[in-house]
Amino acid sequence: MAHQLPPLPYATNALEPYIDTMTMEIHHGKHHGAYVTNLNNALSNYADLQDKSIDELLVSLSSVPEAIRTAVRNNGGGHYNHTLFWQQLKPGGSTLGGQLLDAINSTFGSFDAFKDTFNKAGLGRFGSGWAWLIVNKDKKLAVVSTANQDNPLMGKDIAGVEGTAILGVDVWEHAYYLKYQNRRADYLSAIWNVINWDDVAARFAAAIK
Ligand code: MN3
Repeated sequence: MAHQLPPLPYATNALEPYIDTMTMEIHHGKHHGAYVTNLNNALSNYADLQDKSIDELLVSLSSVPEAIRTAVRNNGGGHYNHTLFWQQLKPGGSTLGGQLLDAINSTFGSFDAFKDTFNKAGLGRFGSGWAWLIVNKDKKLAVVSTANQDNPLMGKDIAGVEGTAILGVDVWEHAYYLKYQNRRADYLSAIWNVINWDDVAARFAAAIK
């Protein structure tokens, strides 16, 4: 079964004014769409790999044949990361509470201090990449970032980080340039208005089980 571009769980204009309609149309339809197409093309001669889920492919990237490993890393990573990202945004946002808020407060000092740490991770990523809130192997929260379309699922040897991603924010220019131009900090400040904390909290609860 070929990988497929998942539909957005909301309209392309639903995240206005924080993320503009044209950015959403191009980001989902063209960028994410291209990752899916290019991933399927890379796998076209590898029937055994076509049956694997995207998670299975990325967890065992080192066993993917070298001829297509970079293509799977970049496009498979892009497919996984964006599929996650769309689910983590929500028109109007949502309120964070419960055990995830408690864990954020005890790890970072306060919710504002957490956002500051996260935004610095996104701003500090030179070029293209992602900022992440992860649950590490000690079941503790940590903020990390990865280059390009790498993610914590790929593990330390490949992505430089490991753990379970519970929140990922795209800091590629294509995620914000039309509205914010070079102002990545403004995009990162605005995105907190549309984070789907219910989704993040559910991933946190599953990760600490
Ligand atoms: Mn992107």
